[in-house]
Amino acid sequence: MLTLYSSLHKDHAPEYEFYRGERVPCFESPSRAMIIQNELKKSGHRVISSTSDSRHVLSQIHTARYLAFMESAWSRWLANDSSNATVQPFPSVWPVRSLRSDIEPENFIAQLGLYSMDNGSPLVEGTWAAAKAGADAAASAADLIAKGESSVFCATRPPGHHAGADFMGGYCFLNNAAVAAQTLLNNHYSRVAILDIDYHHGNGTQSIFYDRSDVLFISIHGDPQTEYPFYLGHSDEVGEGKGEGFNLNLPLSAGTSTDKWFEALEDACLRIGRFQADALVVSLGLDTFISDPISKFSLVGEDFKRVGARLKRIGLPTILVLEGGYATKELGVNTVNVLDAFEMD
Ligand code: OKP
Ligand code: ZN
Repeated sequence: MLTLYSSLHKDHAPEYEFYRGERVPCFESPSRAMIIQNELKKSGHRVISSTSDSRHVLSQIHTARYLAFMESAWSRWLANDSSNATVQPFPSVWPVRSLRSDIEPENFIAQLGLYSMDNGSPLVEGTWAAAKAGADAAASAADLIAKGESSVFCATRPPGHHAGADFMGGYCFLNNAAVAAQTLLNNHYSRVAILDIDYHHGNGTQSIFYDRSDVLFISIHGDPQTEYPFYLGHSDEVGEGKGEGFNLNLPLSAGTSTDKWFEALEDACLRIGRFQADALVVSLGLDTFISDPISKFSLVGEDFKRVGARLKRIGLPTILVLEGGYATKELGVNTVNVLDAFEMD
């Protein structure tokens, strides 16, 4: 499958994140994309660089003040104190209910809290360039589809589906799946389905399209009662206003069997058929894998071939965007299993 890749992702390499109150090495690491890259080349996939700039479409997906913050965050952090060069900033305060989010405070850490849903999205000097390269790939994928390509994979990181219009979260900064879908719409596709099969609910993507009927968002994920992102992803979230009926959440309890997972995938595919989508964006998380260190579904290597084959059978021009998947050693094979099965006749 035609794959988009940029080596800029390597400079998004934070040293640590917080896990159970401890500092641990980041689960979301550069080796993820490198391993996928190796495996893609081994099995003969064509890897190219982005052809489009996402600047315009980013302004349709994210707010101006969030983009301005993201782009200048590192230089502002350094301007505070030059010894910050080796320090990862984390938010420590958030404008929850009854606090104001309309005024952007001058304090950098307060701004970081305003634009974050958690303290789990470490930001370093190379974060903006890596995230922007991911968005460029998503926009390029859509432009290539509009020019007649049938399927394109974005082998990019950091992931995007937790990032909302004006916030980062869950290792995500810019919402690549939303960028891909919006770029398809900009290219005169009229109905785009986004299918999110990452273990974690794609809260950012859902929120961006919640009141719209031109994008159908479907997510299969660990039940937010016990799984990240906790505060969104329930089955009663069906969309609002014009978007009512165009959001479908299929939460499954942690530990749900692979048979049940594929039943949910079937429901999702049937809904996409009824929507009469003219293109599909897949938020391809591989953290449904049995040995993923932060997730609790049980798919094995062969199951990812079945995923690819089922996605192919939907029969739409398709963009696949990499989201999660933290069993790094197996991530390359699992990803390529999806892509190879997708391309098989
Ligand atoms: C991102 B994606 C470590 C616990 C997990 C959030 C998980 C983000 C998953 N602090 N933090 O959907 O794969
Ligand atoms: Zn995930």
